[in-house]
Amino acid sequence: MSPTWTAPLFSRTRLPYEVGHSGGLHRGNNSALNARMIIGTAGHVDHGKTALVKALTGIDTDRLAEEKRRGITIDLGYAYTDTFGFVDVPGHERFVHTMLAGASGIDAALLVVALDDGVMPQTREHVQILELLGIDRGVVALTKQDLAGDGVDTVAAQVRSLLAGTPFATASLLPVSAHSGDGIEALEAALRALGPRLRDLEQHPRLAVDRAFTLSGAGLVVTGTLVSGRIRVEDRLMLSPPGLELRVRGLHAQNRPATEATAGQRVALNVTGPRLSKDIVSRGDWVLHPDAHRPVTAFDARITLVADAARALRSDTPVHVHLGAAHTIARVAPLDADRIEPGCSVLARLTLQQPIGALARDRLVLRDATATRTIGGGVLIDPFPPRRGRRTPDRLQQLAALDHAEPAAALHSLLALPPGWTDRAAFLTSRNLAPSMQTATLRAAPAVPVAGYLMAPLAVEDLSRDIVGHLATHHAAAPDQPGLQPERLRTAMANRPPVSAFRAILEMLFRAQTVEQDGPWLRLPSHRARLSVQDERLWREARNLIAAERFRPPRTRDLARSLSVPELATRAMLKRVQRMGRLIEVAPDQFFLSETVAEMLDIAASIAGTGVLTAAEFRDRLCNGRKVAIHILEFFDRAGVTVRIGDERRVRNDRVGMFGPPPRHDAPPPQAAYNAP
Ligand SMILES: Nc1nc2c(ncn2[C@@H]2O[C@H](COP(=O)(O)OP(=O)(O)OP(=O)(O)O)[C@@H](O)[C@H]2O)c(=O)[nH]1
Ligand SMILES: [Mg+2]
Repeated sequence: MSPTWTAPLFSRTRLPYEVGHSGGLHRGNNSALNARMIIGTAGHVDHGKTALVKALTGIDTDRLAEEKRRGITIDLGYAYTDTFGFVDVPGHERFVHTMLAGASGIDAALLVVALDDGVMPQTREHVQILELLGIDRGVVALTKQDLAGDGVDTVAAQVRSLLAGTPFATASLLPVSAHSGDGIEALEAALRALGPRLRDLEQHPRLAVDRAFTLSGAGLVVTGTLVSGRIRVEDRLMLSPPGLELRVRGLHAQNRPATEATAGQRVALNVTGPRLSKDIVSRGDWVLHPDAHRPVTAFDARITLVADAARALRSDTPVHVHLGAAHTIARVAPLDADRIEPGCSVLARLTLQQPIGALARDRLVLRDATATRTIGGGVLIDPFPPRRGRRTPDRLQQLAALDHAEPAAALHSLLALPPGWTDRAAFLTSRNLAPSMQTATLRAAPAVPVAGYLMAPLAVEDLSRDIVGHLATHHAAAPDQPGLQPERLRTAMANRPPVSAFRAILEMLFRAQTVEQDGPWLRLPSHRARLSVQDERLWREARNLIAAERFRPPRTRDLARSLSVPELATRAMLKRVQRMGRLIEVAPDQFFLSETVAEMLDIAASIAGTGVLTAAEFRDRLCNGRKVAIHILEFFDRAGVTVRIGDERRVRNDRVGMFGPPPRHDAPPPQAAYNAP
């Protein structure tokens, strides 16, 4: 903790933010530090929310001059006691977006209904929002009791009917007066009895930023609700979506200096980082673990339209989306229906006007295009959805499978569906799983990491079996051939795995000695392509001749002459050897050893790097003359491993292994001799 930051925070500086206007700690008792929960106010404008927070904490959270002048709350206000952190929200219909930012991280709601006014539009809307945000506990303060006369029962009945069918149906209704203090103690006891909601401490940290300011002597401070994980002083985190790295120099949890903040607390972080400044941070950003930084412009969610929505929501309707403290405009496209009827839930793709940080299970609220009504909300299911095929039956099944709160259950259901695997980083990031939880989740699902994927163990078995099956079939049909090229085999598979996963499974099969690699070929260990005794003798001699000049091997006619065998017979033998995979006829009657082809491709790739190569450069490395070099390059073009652009060529690095690994030669590369003066 930086002392330069702590000192002015609580002594000299009066901050225009939560950390400054508590006027010191109210009802100080340091032992109760961790017992605090965050209570958010809710309710119609002027119903007495701010007055009630003041009665409970002694703190006036309306601090802006404009708030004083107009007598209404405009921005979020914060007040702390040992037991509670209060987020006081505005009730005015024009500031519902601010209420949304404040309510998204709270543990419980303090719904305020003035007894002299009863249930009003924002009473209803705030209740809808709390419900959509998944806030499931709260207390109702029937306030301004001193003005109520005998209207208490009427308002209580209104409230009961409003809350029927919501998670607040059984909430306590407590008449109070902020002015006289009547009922305040009972209210505090009722709030205390609610208890904080369960937070995930084992996830990566994620703080929903609602403010940023600079403090002289300390620098940039960002505040918000820590929705998951822990943050410690000296942690290196990231501001997302901007993607800026930062270091935590100091922190306050629930308005007190601390070395660690945990999920569920309001947190102020003194941060520093290159390119980081107050102007870059906005309400709605996240401070999070770098692994959780993956802003999105589209996601799939389960969206529910509120029952009293004016009309059904059709595809591509623009709406305002609120998620965490963020807010943007989006288009909603229902996936498993053509539109969303009031009171109904569907799966939907939301396409956003600007990127936000969003992860699976995040709650969101939708308001209409003019931002005058809350129309619905829901739960985010997949923050990294595929661009294509969003409405296919397979995709809808996957979404249904992913719609589980428990990551292991979601993964289990997903992997039970075809194809039996999913992108590893996308899944783990979407669930914000820290390494310890990743292991536990994979074990529970169960799932195995295979290259960049997570696979059901059964899928790995099926794929392995399929590989072996294809090889066995091929060996039976072509006993003189060495085996199958990996890419041929992969593309022939019924449930075709991605290249990297396929390679990883092959590696497992190699290690288990179930499959062997012979140059570019895969084969079962039991399989050996065989030459006749005569061919074998002839080939041994021919091989020596070819190997002696591996980059410029003798042509068939010259080989025949050296071997004293008719040219026709020599060519036939070479073709048989080629079928076994030991030779490649790069140009008519020009046979290279397979491993030499791999070596030459490796050389071409090393010349080109990420750029291009010319025939002259290639020739100079191989010292084999322009014509042969061009034959080889044209062969590579035909094989699709190089791409010709005018007189230059690019090497497709994803295909460099198609002729097998290059051999290791003890002999020095020819280049050294050639370039010698
Ligand atoms: N008589 C009486 N007046 C109250 C009571 N509580 C609040 N008021 C008055 O009601 C008015 C509005 O109170 P606020 O606390 O600002 O209301 P609010 O709900 O915070 O309003 P917004 O934040 O703008 O939505 C103020 O003039 C308060 O003094 C109460 O218990 N009794
Ligand atoms: Mg207020």
